[in-house]
Amino acid sequence: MARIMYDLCGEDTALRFSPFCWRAALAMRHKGLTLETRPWHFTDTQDIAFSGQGKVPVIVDEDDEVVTDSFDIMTWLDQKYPGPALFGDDMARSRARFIKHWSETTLAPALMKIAIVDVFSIIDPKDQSYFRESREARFGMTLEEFQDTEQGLEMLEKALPPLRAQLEGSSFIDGDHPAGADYLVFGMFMLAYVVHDGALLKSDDPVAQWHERMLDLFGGLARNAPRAASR
Ligand SMILES: N[C@@H](CCC(=O)N[C@@H](CS)C(=O)NCC(=O)O)C(=O)O
Repeated sequence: MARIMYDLCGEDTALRFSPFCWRAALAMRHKGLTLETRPWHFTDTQDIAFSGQGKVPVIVDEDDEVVTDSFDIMTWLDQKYPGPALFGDDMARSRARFIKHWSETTLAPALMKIAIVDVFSIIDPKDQSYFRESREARFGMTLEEFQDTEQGLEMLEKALPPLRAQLEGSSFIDGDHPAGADYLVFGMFMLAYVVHDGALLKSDDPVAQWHERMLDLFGGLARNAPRAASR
């Protein structure tokens, strides 16, 4: 059986904008593994009920093993598959967990501020009331009140100094070659890349140059992702 990943999609099922699914997809390629994706909508909860939880990515491996959560998937890949490490030893994995938390608590909120209405506008109409209600309950305001691109860009600018400093010293967060930490962070940027029409970074920024390198990996896997803005 093929290796499958349930992957969040828009009304146009070619639009894949989940940061967590991007992390897993890139990590799979890093290991040299092939992956078939199954487009998944927020309200397709029954389709992944077998995984015992309600979020994607969900991986069903060739031997039917089921794995969820992007960080756990990367850890599992290192344990199950040889080839280039994503995290390396336990100490390196523990440090990568810090980067996961940093990206989810600092980068993700900025990107949400920039692009939440863009997300709403590309998801399937059958998902829209669930998405609006769940996110508005979380934010305590409407999506339209929450989205503030200018403020999001300011939040992003405040978040970026440690990443920029790291990339001033090496081509990738993980050094000369990309690995787990790069995918953890870059996955976040893929949400904006797919749904948002507008530059986030100046071209002379080391972060922008790293972003370009990441887009080019694995034959331009991320660069070639269908984008809402280009439609
Ligand atoms: N900790 C999980 C988070 C996964 C997650 O939040 N996935 C989102 C898509 S980006 C999801 O499935 N959300 C379902 C929902 O909001 O109902 C991971 O790292 O994979």
